[in-house]
Amino acid sequence: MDRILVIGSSGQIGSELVMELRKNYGNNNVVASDIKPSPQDVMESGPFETLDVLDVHQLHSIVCKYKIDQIYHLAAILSGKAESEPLKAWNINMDSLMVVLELARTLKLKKLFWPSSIAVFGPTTPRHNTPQHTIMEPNTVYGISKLAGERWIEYYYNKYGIDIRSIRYPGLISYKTEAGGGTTDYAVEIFYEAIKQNAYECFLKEDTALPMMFMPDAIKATIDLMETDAANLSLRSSYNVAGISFTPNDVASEIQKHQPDFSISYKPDFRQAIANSWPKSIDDSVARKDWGLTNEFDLEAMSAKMLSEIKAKLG
Ligand code: NAD
Ligand code: AKB
Repeated sequence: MDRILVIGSSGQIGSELVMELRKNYGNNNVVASDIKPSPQDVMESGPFETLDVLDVHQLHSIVCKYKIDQIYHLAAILSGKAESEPLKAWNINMDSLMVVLELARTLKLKKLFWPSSIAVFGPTTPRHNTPQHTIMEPNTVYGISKLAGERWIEYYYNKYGIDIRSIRYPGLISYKTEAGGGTTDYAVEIFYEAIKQNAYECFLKEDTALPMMFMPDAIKATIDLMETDAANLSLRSSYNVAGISFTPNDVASEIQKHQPDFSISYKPDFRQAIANSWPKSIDDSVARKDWGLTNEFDLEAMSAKMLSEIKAKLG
């Protein structure tokens, strides 16, 4: 059984991915790590290490201590936060990737996962059904770092044969851990505020369509990609994954089916410009063909689950 290190296990994706990997690979074979503590179930069900991914020596010693075969490198600064500290975001997003790539090369690790994002696209990209291969001129520091990262992972595969796999995640929606400072975070916050106050003030305009995905579908896609035979992979940059496209108005209407008095108001901020530069919908036919991507949740099923789970969580 391969031994796996997840870097960024306290975040929105990591906190759920670790638990799913532990089901498949065994609790002790999946080491969680982050600069801050992870949720209780992650901390208590298997090994956890406090790690700053930029600390090469510490990372090296954790990989050797646990005889790690695979790394899922999730630590990053997301689009909204990155715009307030561009150089810090560039350092964390890029330097950490280079540290992990070099470690994989020198220690001959078996496999890496590193997530990209729909943020690799920009204002000149076709916005409807955005193809796998198209114009990519991102104008956010987060998007620039993700596009550069995609080029680097493909380079390490071509030059050194490192088996790195990647998904361009759309906005991810989940109820376990709060979203980490992105432009798509409204689609998580809206469900919390619906339960807490029956009202929400949205930082994007009502008709802003963006691609999104419910976390169980994203976790399944990630593990499916990592477990597919390498021969199935026709590209070594990052795969488009579409999920479901909707606007703030669509989610509000869906919530109103459960809570007819729910009200939404709109006060767009700087994140509107970021959202305007991203695709409205994505063509993920290459991922479907290469490794059998599927998704289960539509807006209706996802909204019902978000509302019931958050209601239970908040008591
Ligand atoms: P998040 O912000 O919720 O979690 C990131 C985690 O990384 C945090 O727990 C943070 O403490 C940790 N971290 C930050 N700096 C670190 C450091 N120096 N050393 C160790 N850990 C550090 O992010 P997320 O939503 O879980 O996203 C994970 C990855 O997926 C990121 O690369 C992100 O760009 C990508 N992604 C996420 C989404 C989404 O909607 N959540 C969409 C597209 C891509
Ligand atoms: C963000 O909004 O920054 C992320 C992403 C789509 O990469 N959710």
